[in-house]
Amino acid sequence: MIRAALAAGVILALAGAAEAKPGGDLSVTGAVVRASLGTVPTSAAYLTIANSSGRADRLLSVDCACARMAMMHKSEVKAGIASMDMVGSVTVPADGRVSFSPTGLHIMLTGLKTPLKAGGSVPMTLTFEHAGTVKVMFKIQDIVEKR
Ligand SMILES: [Cu+2]
Repeated sequence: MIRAALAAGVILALAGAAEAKPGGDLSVTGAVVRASLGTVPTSAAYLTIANSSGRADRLLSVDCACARMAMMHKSEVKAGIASMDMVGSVTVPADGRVSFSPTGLHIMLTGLKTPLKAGGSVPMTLTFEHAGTVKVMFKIQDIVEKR
């Protein structure tokens, strides 16, 4: 669906060794979700998560009341064939960031309950291993994804 190069800077399964600490070290920018096309009940969402702490965190799941399912996916091109793979969790490195974009990681929404109209916004809940649940508002935008 989305032709993409490998996203750099994504480190999977990097475990934090420090003890638990309340959240607040994570910040989110550029949270957008693609306006749905007609009655097609799928969309994709993108954001950048920055971690200002010295300990890695992991995004474990995303929930949106707007859709039956929200999954983390990664687009890749292997031997000229575009594919999407499910991603179990995404590490936000210590003092680092991770970006979801049309060329790599994305949040896949399936079973949209109502069309997403450009100009609106929709809340999602992100669940992190250490920071817990974080509510994020995603702006609905017309985003052209290359096929
Ligand atoms: Cu996908």
